[in-house]
Amino acid sequence: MRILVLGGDGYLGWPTALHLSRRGHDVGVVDNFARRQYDFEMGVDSLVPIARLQRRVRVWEEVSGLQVEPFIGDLTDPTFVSRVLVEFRPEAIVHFAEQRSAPYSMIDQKHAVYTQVNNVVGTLNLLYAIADVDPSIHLVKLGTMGEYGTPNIDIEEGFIEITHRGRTDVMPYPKQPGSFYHLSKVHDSHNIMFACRIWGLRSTDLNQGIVYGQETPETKLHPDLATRFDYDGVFGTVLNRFAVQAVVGHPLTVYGTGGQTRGMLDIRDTLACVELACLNAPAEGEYRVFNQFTESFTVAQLAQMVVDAYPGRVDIDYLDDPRVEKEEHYYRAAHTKLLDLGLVPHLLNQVTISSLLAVADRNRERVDPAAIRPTVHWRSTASTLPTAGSAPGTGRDLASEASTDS
Ligand code: NAD
Ligand code: USQ
Repeated sequence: MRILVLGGDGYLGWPTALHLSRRGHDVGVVDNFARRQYDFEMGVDSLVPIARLQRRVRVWEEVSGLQVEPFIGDLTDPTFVSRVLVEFRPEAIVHFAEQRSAPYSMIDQKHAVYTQVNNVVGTLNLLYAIADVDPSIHLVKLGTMGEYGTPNIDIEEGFIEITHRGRTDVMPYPKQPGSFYHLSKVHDSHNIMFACRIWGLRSTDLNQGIVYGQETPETKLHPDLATRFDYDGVFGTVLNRFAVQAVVGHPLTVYGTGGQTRGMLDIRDTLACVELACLNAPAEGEYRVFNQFTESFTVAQLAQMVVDAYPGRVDIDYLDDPRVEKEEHYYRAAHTKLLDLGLVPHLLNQVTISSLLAVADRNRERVDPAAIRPTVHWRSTASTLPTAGSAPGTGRDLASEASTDS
């Protein structure tokens, strides 16, 4: 298939592009390097060094003999989005290209507005471009399990049958997201479902859980094919953070009691799920939702698994929860649709955690201990970060630099 990967320079987008390329698909990647700019803004860096996109693409061609076509630009620019669709002519578009950190979206008003404009406007531009250029393109959109929140009933895959006053209907599952970032995904879901209804587009909304891991069969082929790995208090996700904390002797930062339960998956399963979605397109006009995770754990369980896997001593620090979220709650979420399509999950075990610890250990000299503790507090409308004054995108314009970079 011809598949365009939006956000193809990011943590998940880059390894997905390589996986799809190696599986024989014609792949293009789109990115505006916003993620690299957040690093400049926050004064942090990926734990694992990452090459520039242009270098990554060249190395992939040298190593595999396969080409991945880069397009540098911003999804909030509608002209750019339409041009890429016309030039590349994708059959499927995998859309990872959003600001994806809940804490980043909760820093202050500027970052909340930036997150929602970037994510909602980017996706809306994409929907219009698909409708205008080729409505048969399958949009595979990365959503999040966090759209549902933590209700006291079972979570279904996107829709729930409700009987109310004697009448029954199948409705979108109620959404109770926990940050302005997670809310942007809910807004996207509504816009996508509506576009499918009015223009007959086809889309799969992948409500993904928290991803862990850094290595995939393709990224391991050369150091310059590595994908990023975030461990800081704003962009690092929980298990990746705990692995780094264990290795540098920092107590594991469990927020609150650690009873928060979340769906999780191995990075290799993200790639498999995305390909399964692409290969099994929905019908014209169909909007469907897959819950993309393989297992669920409490945060305290994850911390204990890291303690058990690490050969040295690891302490756990129960911090006051900087977020507003339930610390103890019921959690049972359906996740059968990707399994039905053939997903064979990589489950979390001591081997997986040990390989995560090994990645952290190899790069331990690059860890900035000052970046580890949480700095963004949900109850505050303006968290005091050293750099929170500078608006996103007002730092170096990496996308322009890249387009003039021969
Ligand atoms: P990431 O930040 O590493 O990658 C996103 C990429 O999109 C970045 O390279 C960024 O520069 C690019 N981007 C952002 N806005 C853009 C725009 N307007 N135009 C062009 N490019 C833009 O994030 P990730 O961890 O790879 O996540 C990818 C997607 O998966 C996100 O949509 C995220 O919400 C979703 N997701 C991630 C996780 C996780 O654990 N990482 C879990 C569930 C869902
Ligand atoms: N947590 C800790 N200690 C930490 C970091 C996090 O206890 O050091 C807790 C958080 O309070 C939360 C849980 O761990 O209860 C998950 O936090 P996270 O930062 O790992 O994940 P989250 O903010 O939910 O966001 C991540 C991705 C996001 C994606 C989401 C999937 O950044 O893009 O949408 O996971 S989900 O959680 O299913 O919504």
